[in-house]
Amino acid sequence: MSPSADKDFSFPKGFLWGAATAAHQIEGSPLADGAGPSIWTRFAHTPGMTLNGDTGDVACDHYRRWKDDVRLMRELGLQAYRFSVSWSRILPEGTGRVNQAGLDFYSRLVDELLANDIEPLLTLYHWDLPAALDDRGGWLNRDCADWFAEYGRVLYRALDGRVKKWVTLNEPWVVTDGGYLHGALAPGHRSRFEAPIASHNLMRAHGAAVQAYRAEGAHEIGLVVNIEPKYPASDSEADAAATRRAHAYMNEQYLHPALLGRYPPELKEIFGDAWPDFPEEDFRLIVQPLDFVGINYYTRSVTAADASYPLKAGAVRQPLGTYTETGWEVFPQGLTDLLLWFKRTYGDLPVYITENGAAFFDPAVAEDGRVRDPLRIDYLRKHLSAIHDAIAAGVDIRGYMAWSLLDNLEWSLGYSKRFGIIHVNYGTQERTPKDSARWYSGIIESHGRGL
Ligand code: LGS
Repeated sequence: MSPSADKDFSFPKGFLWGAATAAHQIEGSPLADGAGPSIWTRFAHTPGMTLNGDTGDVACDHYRRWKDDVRLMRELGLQAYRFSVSWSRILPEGTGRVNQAGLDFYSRLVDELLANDIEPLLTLYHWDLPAALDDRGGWLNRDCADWFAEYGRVLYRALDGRVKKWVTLNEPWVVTDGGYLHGALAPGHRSRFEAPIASHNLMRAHGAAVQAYRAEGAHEIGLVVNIEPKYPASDSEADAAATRRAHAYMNEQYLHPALLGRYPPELKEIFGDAWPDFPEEDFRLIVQPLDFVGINYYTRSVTAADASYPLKAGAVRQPLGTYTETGWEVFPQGLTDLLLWFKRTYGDLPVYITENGAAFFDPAVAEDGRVRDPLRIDYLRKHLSAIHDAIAAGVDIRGYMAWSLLDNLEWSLGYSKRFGIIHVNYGTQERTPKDSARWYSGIIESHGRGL
């Protein structure tokens, strides 16, 4: 039975339907037109850091094919497009000299989106720090708050008004957990001592960029976090405590300081002597009024106590669960639970679902030109239904961005995982909308009633 059988799907007026990407994952040509290298260009070119040595040198060649990609968006009827700007295209050294050619690329993209009635949602930072700033300590250097505000200011001055929805950071949790604690993502550090400092500085940078926006911009700015509900694997005390730690670490570590001006107490327990006492005045910078929060949702975790470092909590695989190609459980109810938790904890802030989607093994493009991806359709449908449940329960959700518009470079996993609703042939760069894209197009046209 389809989830729509007993529901009347009406989404709020003005609910925005779109899709998302990020610069390093789609653009290619990372050093074109005067751009400086980012930590991802450097990391991917370091032997052994990415699957098959895959780099973003070509990716989806969006840097040259952007016009065709906007046309595809238009054909699908997308109302919004979330993308990120590559900081080192704009400021090749991270601060100081502005590279006009880099700015022009995004300016043209924004104009093309607007000419096609597609609302741009611009993310300032989706993980590709200028390498020149990493050489100065990257997110471990407290000056990063000033660097980030300076970069933001350049873009606000150039694009605010044409861009009305701004995002400071994408997923600070992943930046820190992957980049500074476990080392699977750029810049590849593994340090329990660095992680809390990088996190805290990311949040200071977020605060400084929002402050700068209030001085320069006249529209909306928010923060995007990846959060996932944590459910205890058993009713033991140990699992309950592990679940509490995992929840604080992933779900509250960034939202608490940004919205409440403090960290959850569990972080000190988790990091022990590596958790610094941060100066009180930092929180006044971090806690800025936001116009919205963006939530990226992919999966849940069933949590049990274990010996892992430093959380002492791990995810337990569900024998009867359904898993995607990245090994993440499909659990739409978790999105409803999470949205209700968000409202209970942080109040009535507008929310966008800024990413949601799945990598599945897609068949090749068939002779009839179709890519049959029923599992992705099922995934998207169930999650949209879960969002609808949260809206019906009073959560102020303003839009949905499918991850991703295109198959693209999945960071350290290279080109091995395909999240796109549009198939990309990496040999020819040919784009083919998958069945899920056509389905999503119909959902947009009916404003969700087709669910
Ligand atoms: O491509 C990234 C997508 C794919 O899955 C995107 O750039 C990121 O913003 C985002 O992190 N993305 C993503 N996240 C899923 C994280 C699920 C982690 C589950 C781990 C369970 C073991």
